Amino acid sequence: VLKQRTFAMLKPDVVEKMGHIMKVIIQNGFKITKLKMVQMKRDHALEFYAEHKGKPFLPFLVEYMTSGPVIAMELLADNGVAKWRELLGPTDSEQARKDAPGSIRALFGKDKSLNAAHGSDSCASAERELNIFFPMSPIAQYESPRSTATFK
Ligand code: YYY
Ligand code: MG
Repeated sequence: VLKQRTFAMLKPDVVEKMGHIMKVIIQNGFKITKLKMVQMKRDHALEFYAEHKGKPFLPFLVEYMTSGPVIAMELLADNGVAKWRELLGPTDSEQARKDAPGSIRALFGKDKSLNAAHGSDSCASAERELNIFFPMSPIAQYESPRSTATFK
């Protein structure tokens, strides 16, 4: 099985429980390979949720996601994309408590809107979403050591 990276995000109302939730993530075999806390602006949220353009819940979703800081993470695990969706549980936290009682959304979410966390739904989504939150920093593009002359 291949190691896969995926994108995870703790939504604003569970940021205060980040320690507890990250412990669950790590105990389930994921490595947290990138992490940052950011507050999204309206434009970021609209770009991130572009696939939901026109849906009735989008305005509320954008308002919610910009209401406070979020924790963005890159997670790495065998079959990571599907494995994270599995640990996350169904979109609706109330349904998650019935169908997937140990899942993050069952344990930490409230309903179908305030559902604790996000997970990419495919490898292509993971790449797109990771690139939004973790664009490659220019320094990572250097492959050979710079000459010592640079530092004189
Ligand atoms: O991928 P996932 O997060 O499980 O669900 P999506 O169908 O992609 O919806 C994204 C996001 O939108 C969901 O996590 C909560 C919110 N939402 C909502 O507020 N009301 C709905 N009826 C459906 C989704
Ligand atoms: Mg989705």
